[in-house]
Amino acid sequence: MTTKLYTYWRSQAAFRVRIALALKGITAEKVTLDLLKGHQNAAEYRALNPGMVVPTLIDGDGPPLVQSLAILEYLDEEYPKPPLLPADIRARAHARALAQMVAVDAHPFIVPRVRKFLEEKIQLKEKKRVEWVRHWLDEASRAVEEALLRDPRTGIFCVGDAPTIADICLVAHFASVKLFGARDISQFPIAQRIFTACMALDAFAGEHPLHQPDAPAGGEERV
Ligand SMILES: N[C@@H](CCC(=O)N[C@@H](CS)C(=O)NCC(=O)O)C(=O)O
Repeated sequence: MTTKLYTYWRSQAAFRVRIALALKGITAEKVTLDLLKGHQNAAEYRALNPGMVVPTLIDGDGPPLVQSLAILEYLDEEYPKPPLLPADIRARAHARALAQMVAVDAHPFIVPRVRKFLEEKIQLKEKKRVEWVRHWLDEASRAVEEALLRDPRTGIFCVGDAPTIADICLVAHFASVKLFGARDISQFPIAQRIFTACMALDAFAGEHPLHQPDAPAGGEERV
């Protein structure tokens, strides 16, 4: 069975799916799209993903899978081991909530099509666009840190002592925080500790944006 992932090195959403595939031990062929060159808008790709965004996962003969959070849940249902959600139903809701704080509440503000709109239609200069991106990243970092601080279920990882979708989304978020030079992660000590615990695992570290075949040397890129 062929598994194929359409990805981009700096994409938070694609990073989430790369981590989940690695945790599940699934090898996927990577098809890289250059989002800054607009490859995602090509007609052939639009036929796979009407949102014209990465990731898209092709898993065997079924139709393309889109939306990273939906793909994470699909992978967890289709390949249950190891689980990406805790067993307890309230803890599952908590893991999903933490994941959504970064993936749903912040990430959409910083994607290339929004930055392009700010540049071309609102005429926001690069310095202001960087400020915009860092602001939304900081907001989510603060929210996640507070949630982790308050919750007795916070363990080695976000919810207990095994990685879940919350950790996947947290790591993808803080990788962006570092790449976009937002507030120093040490200001979010619990998130920083969990980020470090995750990055000690090959499934997380090996799929880091800077280790991707399409990452530019030095990881530098315009906003
Ligand atoms: N909610 C979507 C977000 C997908 C998304 O916006 N991906 C970005 C990269 S992280 C993208 O492909 N953007 C292309 C663009 O903005 O033109 C998901 O989680 O899959």
